[in-house]
Amino acid sequence: MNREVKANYLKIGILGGTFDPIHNGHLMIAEAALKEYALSKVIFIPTGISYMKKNVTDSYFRYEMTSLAIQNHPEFTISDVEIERKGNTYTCDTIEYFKKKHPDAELYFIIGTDSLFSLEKWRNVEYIFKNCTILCATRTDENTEEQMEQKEQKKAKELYNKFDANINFIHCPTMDISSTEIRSFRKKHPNSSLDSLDLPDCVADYIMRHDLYSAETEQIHNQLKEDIKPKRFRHTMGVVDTAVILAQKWACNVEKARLAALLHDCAKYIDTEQKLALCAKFDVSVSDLEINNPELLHAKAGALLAYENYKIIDTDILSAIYYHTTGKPEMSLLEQIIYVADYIEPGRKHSDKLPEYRELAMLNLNKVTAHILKDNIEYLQKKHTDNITLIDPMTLETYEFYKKYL
Ligand code: DGI
Ligand code: FE
Ligand code: FE
Repeated sequence: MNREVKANYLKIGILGGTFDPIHNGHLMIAEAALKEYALSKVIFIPTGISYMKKNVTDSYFRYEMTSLAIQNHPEFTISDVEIERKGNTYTCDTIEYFKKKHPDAELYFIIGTDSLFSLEKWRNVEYIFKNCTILCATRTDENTEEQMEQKEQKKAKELYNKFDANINFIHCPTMDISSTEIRSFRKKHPNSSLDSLDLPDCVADYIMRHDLYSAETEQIHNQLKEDIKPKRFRHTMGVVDTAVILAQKWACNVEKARLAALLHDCAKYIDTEQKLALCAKFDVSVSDLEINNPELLHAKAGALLAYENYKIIDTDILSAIYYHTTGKPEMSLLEQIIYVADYIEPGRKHSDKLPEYRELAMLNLNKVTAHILKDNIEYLQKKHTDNITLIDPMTLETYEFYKKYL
């Protein structure tokens, strides 16, 4: 197919939102806009820093949930343009971005009724009106449908007269759901299933896996964001995802798996002196090998930091953090899950064998553990040919124990 010719006919719907979380109402609006206006696609754009809304969940999670929600819709895509942009999010900048990216496309900016009445105050609204058609989803309820439509028509006409704005309506059934309600449901019923809410199953599962919208978890996330870099935060959340799924599969305590995964690399960025000071404070022995390879120490130091700064007192969790780099012979289920999840989380790209190991982890945990240890040892043997950097005896002992499962 000639892509360039097709590009001339692109009708792109743009649906910006906090998506905190995304729910079926958002998806229905996008679907209705797509059909009613024969759009080529709808791009979902989670907001970055909004100057209007405070206390919004970290963009990482909102982006992940939105990606999951649209994964099976071929006409829906996602863009991180607002998340990646520095400073406050303004729609006019986003429209400008897509205008440049697709100069020949027609842009359709999708909004809800509430926005129709505030639109006039948005930054550089003339630019928005000039460069796109507005598609407004009418949030009607049965009794007042006509009244509401009239109010909106009046506003649309007013904006047309004032700005030459092209405003059309999306006619779709109303959905009695809001992100605010979902968040407050989570606060009120932290342990209840979200089945009764209008959320895609994959989003509901994601919220539960990461314990989103809970005050305790939000506090840990915030502290962790100060302790580790964004790239490590993403890796950590991949480990959480994987560890929780493995815990569910292998009947391990899910809450412990989530916390151990969340904190396993919390000491990754503290300097060697600090790691050694922590070990000294808690009488944890440090070998010469660890001193020469201080990278190894982030596991021990992580357990100590989890105790000291994150107030984790559960020894199962602390031990899983402590042994996450080397493993140990006869690991507990939790230790083993963290060890494996760290290696196979979806963000890892270091080995061709990862897809195979991800499947194997759901079938035979001992076998995948043995494979990971074997690969790690081979990797370390290749990497360290001098005699200062050696393989930790614990890594070798662990392999000796697990190799029978190969
Ligand atoms: O912290 P992550 O990168 O997520 O993963 P990790 O905790 O498994 O740490 C991996 C790093 O630790 C990597 O740089 C290799 C190193 N490592 C793992 N086992 C050994 C090791 N280094 C030495 N010297 N000896 C080991 O046995
Ligand atoms: Fe680590
Ligand atoms: Fe890690």
